[in-house]
Amino acid sequence: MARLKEGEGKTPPGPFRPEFWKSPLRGRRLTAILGLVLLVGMGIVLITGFLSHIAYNPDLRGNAIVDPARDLPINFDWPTSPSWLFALTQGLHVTIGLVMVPILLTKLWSVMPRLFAWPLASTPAQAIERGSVALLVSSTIFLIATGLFNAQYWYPFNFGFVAAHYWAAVIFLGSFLLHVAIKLPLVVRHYRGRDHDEPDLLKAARPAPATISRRGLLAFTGAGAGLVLVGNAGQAIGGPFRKIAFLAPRRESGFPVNKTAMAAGIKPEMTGSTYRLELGNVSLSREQLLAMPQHTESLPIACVEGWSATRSWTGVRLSDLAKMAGVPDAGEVYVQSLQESGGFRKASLSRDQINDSRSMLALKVEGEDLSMDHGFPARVIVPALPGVHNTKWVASMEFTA
Ligand SMILES: Nc1nc2c(c(=O)[nH]1)N[C@H]1C(S)=C(S)[C@@H](COP(=O)(O)O)O[C@H]1N2
Ligand SMILES: [Mo]
Repeated sequence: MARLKEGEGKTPPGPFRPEFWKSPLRGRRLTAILGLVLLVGMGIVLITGFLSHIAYNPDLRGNAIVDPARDLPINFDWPTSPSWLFALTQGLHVTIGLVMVPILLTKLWSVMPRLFAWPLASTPAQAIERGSVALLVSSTIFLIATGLFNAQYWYPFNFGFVAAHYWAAVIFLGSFLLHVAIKLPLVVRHYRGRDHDEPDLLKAARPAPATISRRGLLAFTGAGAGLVLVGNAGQAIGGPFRKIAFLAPRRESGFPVNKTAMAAGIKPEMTGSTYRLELGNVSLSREQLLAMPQHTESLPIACVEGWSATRSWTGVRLSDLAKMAGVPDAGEVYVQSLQESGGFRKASLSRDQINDSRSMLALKVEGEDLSMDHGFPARVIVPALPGVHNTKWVASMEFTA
């Protein structure tokens, strides 16, 4: 308090003055409650976000979206079981990320007077703390905005989504950890009731009468979060829940199409009788693929945007194709699509993904030939893999040891 008085003459007017902030709801009680919810929620979003990056097999040929040499040193072979693993982690990432929005806004509101506190910093420690809060707030806004734009297929910016979202997440990770390390002792003291004799810097100096109770505000925020949850969760859970997801993009379709054949520049003559799957020295027509042993599996497509859809797929095992290509012990396969527009599609799969008996080059879905939009004549389907690597309109597969 003494500090504020000293600088009072030089304090800019308006929000930089403590008297400007009048709500009696502000105080460490409110901020501590919101902080704990955010610690858990944003923790889940953070972890599932980095898991999503790992699930892409960024080390394999053609998969790197962020320069692997400068990538964070956390990587492991993404498992293929349970098959709904990526649907779960990515569903959590997108759904909880969106649910956090009303909570983040209320939290920001609750600490607003501190964001304007003057002077900006009187010690180096304070400067670091405020700098980290500035990075935390700006990276959070950037991550939510780019995540939302991506799920809406709206790219009003001219940088690549994945790299920008990734590096903003690294900034978020650092500032989040620092913020938690600095504030957790305060929160713990608060919940143990040991902060009675500490000044509450969040409390209004000259509060105005309340127009809503703290409980009322929390209920309002909770209702907002609940609405976002109900409005989105169904696209990840799937089945009948999809209909309830009134906020989800692509909710109309029971089986969303990420990119139509038309948009991908796939023409009927490319997929007709002249179609051949190139396997190095071997080339196979669709009839020859259909003459190989067929397997049927119920597997989800789980898109990075948060939706997933489980279908019964029928086709040829990737391990059978590896044998056919003369590489029975394949450690990697490089898949290319017929698609040339909208970025030529290519993705590599790992050894475990090739060898899982459920992984296939699908020719049919729900007992019928694939539709053009879902990847006719043949597409990749691998359990627990991010949807984007389930390449449609497969032209060639290069198996290597
Ligand atoms: N060739 C090609 N394959 C592709 C895509 C694409 O744009 N081109 N989109 C991918 C993405 S991001 C997803 S989520 C799934 C969606 O499959 P679906 O459109 O059959 O639902 O296909 C993947 N395979
Ligand atoms: Mo996707």
